Amino acid sequence: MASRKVYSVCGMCTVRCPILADVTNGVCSYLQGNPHAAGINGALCARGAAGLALTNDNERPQFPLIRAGERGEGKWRQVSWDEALDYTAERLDQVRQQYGSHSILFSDRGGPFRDLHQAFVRGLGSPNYSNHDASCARNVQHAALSVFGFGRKDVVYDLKNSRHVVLQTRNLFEAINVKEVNDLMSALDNGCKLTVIDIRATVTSTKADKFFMVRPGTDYAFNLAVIHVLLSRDLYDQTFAGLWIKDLGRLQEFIRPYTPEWAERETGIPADALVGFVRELAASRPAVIWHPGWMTARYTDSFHVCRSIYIINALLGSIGAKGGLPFANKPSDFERKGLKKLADLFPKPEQKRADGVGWRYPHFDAGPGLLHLAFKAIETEDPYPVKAYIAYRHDPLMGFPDQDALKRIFRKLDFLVSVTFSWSDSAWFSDIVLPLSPYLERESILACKNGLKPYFFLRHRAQEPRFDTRADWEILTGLAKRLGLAPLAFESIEDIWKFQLNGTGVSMADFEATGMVSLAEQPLYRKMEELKFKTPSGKIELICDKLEKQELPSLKPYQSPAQPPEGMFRIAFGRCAVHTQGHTVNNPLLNGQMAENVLWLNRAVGEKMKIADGEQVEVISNGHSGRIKAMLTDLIHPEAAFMVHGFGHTLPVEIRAFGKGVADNCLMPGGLEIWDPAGGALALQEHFITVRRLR
Ligand SMILES: Nc1nc2c(c(=O)[nH]1)N[C@H]1C(S)=C(S)[C@@H](COP(=O)(O)OP(=O)(O)OC[C@H]3O[C@@H](n4cnc5c(=O)[nH]c(N)nc54)[C@H](O)[C@@H]3O)O[C@H]1N2
Ligand SMILES: Nc1nc2c(c(=O)[nH]1)N[C@H]1C(S)=C(S)[C@@H](COP(=O)(O)OP(=O)(O)OC[C@H]3O[C@@H](n4cnc5c(=O)[nH]c(N)nc54)[C@H](O)[C@@H]3O)O[C@H]1N2
Ligand code: SF4
Ligand SMILES: [Mo]
Repeated sequence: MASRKVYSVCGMCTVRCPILADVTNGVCSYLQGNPHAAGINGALCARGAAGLALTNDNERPQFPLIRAGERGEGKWRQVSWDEALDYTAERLDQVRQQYGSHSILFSDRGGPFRDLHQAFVRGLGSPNYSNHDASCARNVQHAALSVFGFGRKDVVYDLKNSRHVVLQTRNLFEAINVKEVNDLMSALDNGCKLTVIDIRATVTSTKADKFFMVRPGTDYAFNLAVIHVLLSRDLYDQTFAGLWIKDLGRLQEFIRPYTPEWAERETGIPADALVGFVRELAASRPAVIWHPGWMTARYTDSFHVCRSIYIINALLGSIGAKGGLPFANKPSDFERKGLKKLADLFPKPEQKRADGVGWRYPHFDAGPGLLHLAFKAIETEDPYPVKAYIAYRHDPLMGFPDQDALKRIFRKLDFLVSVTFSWSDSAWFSDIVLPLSPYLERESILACKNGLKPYFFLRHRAQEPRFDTRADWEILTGLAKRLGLAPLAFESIEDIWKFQLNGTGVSMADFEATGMVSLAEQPLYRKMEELKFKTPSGKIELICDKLEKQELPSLKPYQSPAQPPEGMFRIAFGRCAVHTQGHTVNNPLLNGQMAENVLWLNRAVGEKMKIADGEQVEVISNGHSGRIKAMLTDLIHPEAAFMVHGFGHTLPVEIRAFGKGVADNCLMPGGLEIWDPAGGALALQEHFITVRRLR
């Protein structure tokens, strides 16, 4: 038997852990985490381990398909790749000729391989590159920009060396990033304290020293009271604040009414418990991390929750500190050159973005913009018509709220393309499906991971595709050739890698030993004196000019969230350890682990409604309804009804997932219109749902 080992990158979620695949007779036979990758220690999560099941699954798009019936009807014509790429190029070109290049919109899942996508969109001449983030972490990103002047990924979470970690709206042990899980586990072994603030008990909360079950949507009140205690009892880091924080006086004045006693009435957390917690936290500073959150597209004040978290970290002196949030290093911090950017092959398009970011909304990060506002532009043709949309490894019909409204919007498009390795609602509704090879069957462009010790890494093809699917670079260079984007018309992945490495002093041979090339010998904690916040003053700014200019308050007064009417609940959602978003529920192995979602309800409330544990109930929201098993528990706040996102699939091509559980995104009528003008992200938990017995 011929066997070999291939370094690659997991693609079961967006974390993209480095992996090592065993390949026997040309077929992947075993997967593990890359043993050379710090913090991975050879581990994979359950989803990563199910990668072989994805490759071996026949219920995924196997060849290019052109729509033959109505949109969403499921009638397809199987075509060759030549025909598929010719057709796609032709239709994109038609839109380009008729409405201009800017009428083409593209969205992806962000991440380290996006340079290729950005190059393609720039090559087309469109400013409308976007990603999923308005439905995920945009509030954190914009919060970081508003206080530091740089983005959320310019600091890292030094979990391993932390003395106290606070997780608020963050379920770190189930919403997994393998390195983060390992790092926090080893910190806990070393005596690090863990505090969890959630609306329900999670696996993470079971490992916590303190667990606060807050009333849904009142985290801002909790945090304002924390700031109150830090400032009024002089528990904050005064030296750090004196050197690095601007406008502390304004904060002191603003925070006065927000006492722990006041917060108790909002959050349900006893004032003395909050004070005790803040004292303990302050005792461990600066080696503390209050995680700013990840999936924060939840409330209309989530942006201010994230801001308050960054402010708390600053008051604890943890910004830049070992065991806190030290600064991410780039190759240039070690006098090394970063990868050459493919996007720089083309000039930056001059047109304004369709989503208004950068001009109508100058306070938002123009990088990927805000996709829900681009959808709005499709609907209204303001500022101009957007007529073609490429959803690239992205399923907006499941990842954005109110599927009916979004389908109405997509009907206005002349051309909708989906590039995907699994079936999705968006692919099913497209004019053409371009099937990507799953990650084990494709290589990707080189990527750089910034951090304490930055490194380059790559995804190799571990086995040849089982079906007529293609790698990203094959699809995009194929289109580039047809659309006249000559600089991007590379002939091979080796040519792309060579281009990227040009000037870096690194060669492909350097990846052979471990699949990665480290750019530093040791992790580097940069000294505060060397740091520059990218704000106008060079300090952490509590008052953000960009917000104030838009008449948006930097320090926003608290507003109490509405209480759900009798018989109704605030919708709440999140992840589970064995699925990724909506795209693994049909994976044979993972479906075997968890085939459907259940509805978490508070036991006392459920019993009052005469609902039995395990009973099927109906959930209803404005014309949409679904059937789901109730799970009664004391460990969820009475106002919330929680379900894991990603279930309730209705596509006949996914036999295992079909009809199982409920899709939370369908229970959010008008959800595309509910977003925060300061943070930019959608507010997906600003919806109440009715729960009814069936019997
Ligand atoms: N109602 C509601 N909405 C939500 C959420 C929620 O909890 N509730 N969660 C939000 C969050 S946090 C996010 S990040 C978004 C996610 O929204 P999406 O980004 O749409 O979610 P995925 O399921 O990850 O979609 C990825 C799609 O890309 C395809 N794909 C192609 N290639 C690859 C690959 O190499 N790797 C992977 N992983 N996929 C590939 C998959 O088959 C899948 O169809 O949804 C958001 N929307
Ligand atoms: N296994 C797995 N891991 C993943 C993913 C996946 O799909 N599966 N997706 C990845 C992605 S794209 C993301 S964005 C991250 C998300 O990572 P997280 O944001 O940590 O995950 P979630 O489960 O969305 O939400 C975390 C918690 O917020 C709680 N919550 C809901 N409402 C409130 C509230 O009002 N207040 C408080 N304090 N808590 C509340 C939920 O109960 C949940 O436990 O996970 C990543 N990792
Ligand atoms: S967290 Fe799990 S699924 Fe995500 S990349 Fe890592 S191993 Fe793969
Ligand atoms: Mo996300």
